[in-house]
Amino acid sequence: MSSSFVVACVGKPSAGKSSFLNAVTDATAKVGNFPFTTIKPNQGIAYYPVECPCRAHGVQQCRPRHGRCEGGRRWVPVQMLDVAGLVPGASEGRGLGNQFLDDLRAADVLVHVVDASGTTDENGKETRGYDPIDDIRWLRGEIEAWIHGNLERRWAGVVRRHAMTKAAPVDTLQAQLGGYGAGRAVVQRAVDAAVRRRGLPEALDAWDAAALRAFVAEFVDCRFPTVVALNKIDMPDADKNIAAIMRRYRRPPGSGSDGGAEGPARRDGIDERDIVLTSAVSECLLRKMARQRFIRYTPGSDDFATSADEPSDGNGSKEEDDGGPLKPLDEKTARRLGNLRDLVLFRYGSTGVQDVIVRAVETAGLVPVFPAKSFGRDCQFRDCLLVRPGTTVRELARRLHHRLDESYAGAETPAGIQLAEDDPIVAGCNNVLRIVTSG
Ligand SMILES: Nc1nc2c(ncn2[C@@H]2O[C@H](COP(=O)(O)OP(=O)(O)O)[C@@H](O)[C@H]2O)c(=O)[nH]1
Ligand SMILES: [Mg+2]
Repeated sequence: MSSSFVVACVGKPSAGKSSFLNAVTDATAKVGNFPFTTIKPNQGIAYYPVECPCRAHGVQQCRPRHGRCEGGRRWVPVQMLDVAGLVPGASEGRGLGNQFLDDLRAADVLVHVVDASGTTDENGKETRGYDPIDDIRWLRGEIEAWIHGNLERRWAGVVRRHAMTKAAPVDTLQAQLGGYGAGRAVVQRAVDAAVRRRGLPEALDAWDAAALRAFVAEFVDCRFPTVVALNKIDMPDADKNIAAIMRRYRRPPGSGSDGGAEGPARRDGIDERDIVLTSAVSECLLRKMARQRFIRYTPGSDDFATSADEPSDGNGSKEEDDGGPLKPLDEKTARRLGNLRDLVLFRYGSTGVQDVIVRAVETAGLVPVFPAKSFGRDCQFRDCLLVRPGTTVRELARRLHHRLDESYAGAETPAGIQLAEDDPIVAGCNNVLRIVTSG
């Protein structure tokens, strides 16, 4: 069984992609502690925290096959990809060009790492006063240009064949867009949005050039949900850039809660909920200092403790403590950490990197599913899968194991409610379940 959910970090050179990946991934993850078969140099494992059902089910000791469970909080592994080499003009073959773009096919969600300090230009060269909004618009434009370019080149032929086959528009489009890793459901959502929101005619042969562009914009929205990590918030000019970005992407009042197909199109495919403020280098430093036992720090939290904060008897440490007293900090490092606390933790509540993972999973609408062999005394939730919205009970069984699929006899919730094969899995409803097999 493998998790196929992939978060890809993208952005111009020097935005902080590698730093972000270092900050958020668990470099010490042991092989076998994640469900992904191979981890390449530009990949890593991050964790999505979710409430584990082990407590509610009286599980004495929760033993996840992958990730970990701490105090009833389950940390589910998520695969991260560092997609380097994107430069302006990539869709026309500049830089690594299409090779870079091809990497995106594996991604379910993009994390666009943006340098909010304005100290790097569009090519990643040092500068001052660069407007990071240009980066947000550029990435989106680059992806649209790539897909639109490929589609437009073939469009006349596509429409001609479509007229002969009398296929549904969604099927014709999916045949063209499947290469971007888009399933039928994604293409259907894009078509619905294009028709409802942008008023496109339903018949493909009535699409003019503007209609094709509008459809591609909707398709990119559906296929590449994007979280913007506004990085380098610790730097001086970040503040005013952040304010301008938040103004630009503020949700119009009265827009629905989920940005569904009825509401107005979002600017550049994002709105303020998709923006997370981060300081990747701060998180890297905090984790490193914690590893070396200079500080106590839980990733994602709003503060840390040094030896000066703890009683000197050496066992004043709280909670699940591990390796004894903290080492004292030298003056320079103490000052550096003090600055970090003032500029990042106190101002923004955290370094933000962990929030990006949460937002990425949520923006993709993923549902955590906990299949159990039994809900009796030996109940265990060894697996937690993040599945795409709309995944049915039967599809889950197929994904879990081919044997579960072959001998599938039904599924039920802990309350004994029988689930239908084509019931979609919904969080808080039927995402804790047991697959019943025959024989
Ligand atoms: N001040 C500050 N610098 C950062 C931050 N994240 C990355 N950097 C710096 O930006 C530069 C480029 O970072 P890197 O991760 O290599 O960017 P990449 O080219 O996108 O992978 C390095 O000098 C990093 O130390 C941050 O949050 N704050
Ligand atoms: Mg890099």
